[in-house]
Amino acid sequence: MATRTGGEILAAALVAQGATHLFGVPGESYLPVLDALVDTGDRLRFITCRQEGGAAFMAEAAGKLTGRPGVAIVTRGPGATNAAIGVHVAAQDSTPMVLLVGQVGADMVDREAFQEIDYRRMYGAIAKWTAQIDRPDRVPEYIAHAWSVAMAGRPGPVVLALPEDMLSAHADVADPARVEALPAPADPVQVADVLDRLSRARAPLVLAGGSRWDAHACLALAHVAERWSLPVACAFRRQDLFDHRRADYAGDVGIGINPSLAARIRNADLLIVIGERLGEMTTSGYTLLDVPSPRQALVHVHPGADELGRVYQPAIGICATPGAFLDAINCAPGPATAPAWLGSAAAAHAEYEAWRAPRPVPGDVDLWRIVRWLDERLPDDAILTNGAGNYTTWLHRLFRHRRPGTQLAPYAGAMGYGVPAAIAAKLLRPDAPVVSWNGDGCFQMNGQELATAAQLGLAIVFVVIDNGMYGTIRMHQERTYPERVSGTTLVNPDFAALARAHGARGETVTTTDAFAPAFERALEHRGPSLLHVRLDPQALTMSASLDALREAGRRAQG
Ligand SMILES: Cc1ncc(C[n+]2csc(CCOP(=O)(O)OP(=O)(O)O)c2C)c(N)n1
Ligand SMILES: [Mg+2]
Repeated sequence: MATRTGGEILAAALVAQGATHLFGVPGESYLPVLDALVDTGDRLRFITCRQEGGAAFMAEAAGKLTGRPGVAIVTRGPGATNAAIGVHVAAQDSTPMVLLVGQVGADMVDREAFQEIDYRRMYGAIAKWTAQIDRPDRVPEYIAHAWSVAMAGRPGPVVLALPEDMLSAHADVADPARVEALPAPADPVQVADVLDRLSRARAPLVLAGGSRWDAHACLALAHVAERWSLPVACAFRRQDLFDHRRADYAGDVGIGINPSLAARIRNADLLIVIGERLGEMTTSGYTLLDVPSPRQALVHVHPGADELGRVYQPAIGICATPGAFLDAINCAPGPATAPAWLGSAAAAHAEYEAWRAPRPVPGDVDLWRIVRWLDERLPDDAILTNGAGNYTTWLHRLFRHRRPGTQLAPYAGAMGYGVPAAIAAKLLRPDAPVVSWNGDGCFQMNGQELATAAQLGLAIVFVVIDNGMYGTIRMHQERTYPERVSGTTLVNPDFAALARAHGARGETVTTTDAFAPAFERALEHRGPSLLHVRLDPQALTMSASLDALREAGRRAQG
């Protein structure tokens, strides 16, 4: 076999793992990798980003969408530090991801050479595993190991440092075999225990979340719900696991949860939590379930052993993937007689629909009507992306996801996710309509990637909900420090003109009725388009105007 450079060995190892895109900003620290990519062609495409935060978010979104690590590649110190946000999201969101980082050569390591960082220390607290590959002949081993760690148990990010001299050195070594996620089957004795508890329950509820779901596991969940007449809720920003149009869908368990659903969870006698790690946002700040011993009997199914009993002590903790557990339940006989809770799924769904009912809002743009229109208009495979901010609440509450892989949203609550995630989605799912839903603050965190979308000619519809502020923080401000506005006002560019300057289509929407025709024009456009939606600052939350919040804040402060 002919010898290859470390860069060539790396590119071939990535192809062997099924990676199709490398999201990055080039750096002189990894020229041999860039050189190797000249020969990989369409098998492994380098997506030239404008900032490493965008590249890392794209890799995270690719991992979320496919269940296999999305890959970002960035240069030393400055690139590595810019990329940290994506690694943090991958960690909190349990997403498989691999970040490749340039590193100074062995000839000058530990001198604090130009842009040198010890990545093991820097990423030690947020990555699942951080390592440095010092020899080209060990690249295949490290790549296989990285894929294995990123996907096994609770998935997460792996960071691999690539010393410059290693990348240009030669070796004669074979490519690694494709690594699959380690299966985690459900213990049959525990499954029998769950079925026994279920047969004796009065008010059970299923909560689905986390990662390691696939289309089959989602089908199996629907089947379990059907056979056992169970209400099913989805965790914060994991809404695409269950078809919202089904008569047994109970709603999402996130920020601003439907009070009826919160009550239903509090009053449940058996909670079957599948895949979800029960983070702060899904538990209403650890109040829906008591820490450490919930009043509800908790069946906690999670593929990561460390997550079981970490916050909540379960009645039954099952270390299994969602699909393995659900298949095991489906292999057993269903209920012998009509369950005691019959009708509770339909009641929960009625409460969910009531929670979606439109309400009057201040101003000329009504996001209730706009999102409900989008919900009717978009096909089942449409992918929606968003970052963090009050503007996301309309989407999460009113849009009905129907299929897995249609929601890309940060469980970690990072702003700036919606633009890069949409780019990854469109590259990986070119036939699906992709709608990137952004606030004015959120959009400006990674809006530079609009240039990336334009360069690639990606037909994405970017929506910017412009209320002239970091609205979420202003909301908290008015509640706690009424009338003392500090640091939350935004004077924004003309976003439609900004889009046009990028060669994208740009339109401004100032009324509810103007949204639908503008959106149709955007959908028809063959490249990227942007809708700049001007929202009345009074429409600060779904339920209360800015003035009403301020007034409530004043009363609360006495
Ligand atoms: C990277 C990052 N920085 C800061 C925050 C804190 N934060 C949460 S929401 C928010 C405001 C979002 O503003 P915008 O996108 O305009 O949405 P709005 O709330 O106005 O609808 C901020 C600053 C965050 N979540 N992520
Ligand atoms: Mg805003």
